[in-house]
Amino acid sequence: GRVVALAGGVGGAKLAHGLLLAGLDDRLDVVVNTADDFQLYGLHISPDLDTVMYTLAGIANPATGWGILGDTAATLGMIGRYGRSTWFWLGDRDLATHILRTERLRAGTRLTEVTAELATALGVTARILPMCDEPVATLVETPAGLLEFQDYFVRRRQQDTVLGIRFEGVEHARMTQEVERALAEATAIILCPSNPLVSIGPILAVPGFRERLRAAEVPVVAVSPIVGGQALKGPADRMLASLGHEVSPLGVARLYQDFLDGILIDQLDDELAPAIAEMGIAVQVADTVMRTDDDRRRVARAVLDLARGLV
Ligand code: GDP
Ligand code: FO1
Ligand code: CA
Repeated sequence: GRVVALAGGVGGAKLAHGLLLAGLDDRLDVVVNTADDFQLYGLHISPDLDTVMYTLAGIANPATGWGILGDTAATLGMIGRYGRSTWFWLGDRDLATHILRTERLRAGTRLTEVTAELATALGVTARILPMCDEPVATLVETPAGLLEFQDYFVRRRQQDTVLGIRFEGVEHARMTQEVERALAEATAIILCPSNPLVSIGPILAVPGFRERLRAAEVPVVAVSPIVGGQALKGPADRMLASLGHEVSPLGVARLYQDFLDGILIDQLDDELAPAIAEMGIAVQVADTVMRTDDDRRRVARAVLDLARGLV
């Protein structure tokens, strides 16, 4: 049957790729966070959509997880010569994506359709579905004030303490017919090991989405992005802590408690399994760190097995 995966950028893309390698091929729908999207130099940039797209197309930069392998920055260098700030690294090849996306959006095409056109051209067999077609913007409340997400994440290097998170515009967002259909056809729904607050959080905040997961008649399972009390990359651990959540798979399970049927946690956290099971959530333990393609396939198989066992 078909599978829906919910994903942010780098962590989400790794598991989505594993699901493809595990044989899902054209039976995978990846619902992706778009609350990181922003405008730069007049272009519409969708970092998480592009990270998933490049990863599934096999052209992602393995060193960063985002951007295109072997990309160059001649354009950015010239933008710098014009005296403009270049804090967001945009490769020459990556810019082609933003140029064409922006052109198609300006012509009135929905982000869902534009994404399908780009991904199909790159040979991606899975369907990459933006969480919605309306603009939503994550804003981060910090001691330095309210920051736009990429300003917090890239320009200021996640150094500000996160006191709150808002998803501006999400009240006007609607689940797309493509996402509705994917959820209706799914035999399992998988939450990738993405940041629960700023990658999965915006998807769940789209009106109706969380309720839809609660009402799902198929298993809803997650892979914990927190391993041994830490995020493998990025600010998820510090963000959880400053917002009063436990920095562990137990803390992650609590955030998803109202709809979650099962969770795959890392072997480093096996002592937390009983506490999570007590919440009525099935727990499976594995090495969840994905360094190689084999790791991605192995973790994908483990979470698929967990879901199958819950039918
Ligand atoms: P972003 O949008 O690029 O920040 O990426 P995501 O939100 O999709 O993923 C970020 C999260 O992925 C971080 O909290 C990491 O801890 C987690 N992560 C990254 N790689 C792995 C991995 O190999 N295994 C697990 N379990 N988590 C991972
Ligand atoms: N992340 C960075 O840390 N620095 C960058 O300069 C940067 C550029 C960039 C360009 C295109 C793209 O699709 C992603 C890019 N990212 C960059 C990653 C991305 O913006 C963030 O990792 C996520 O949005 C955080 O969730
Ligand atoms: Ca992101």
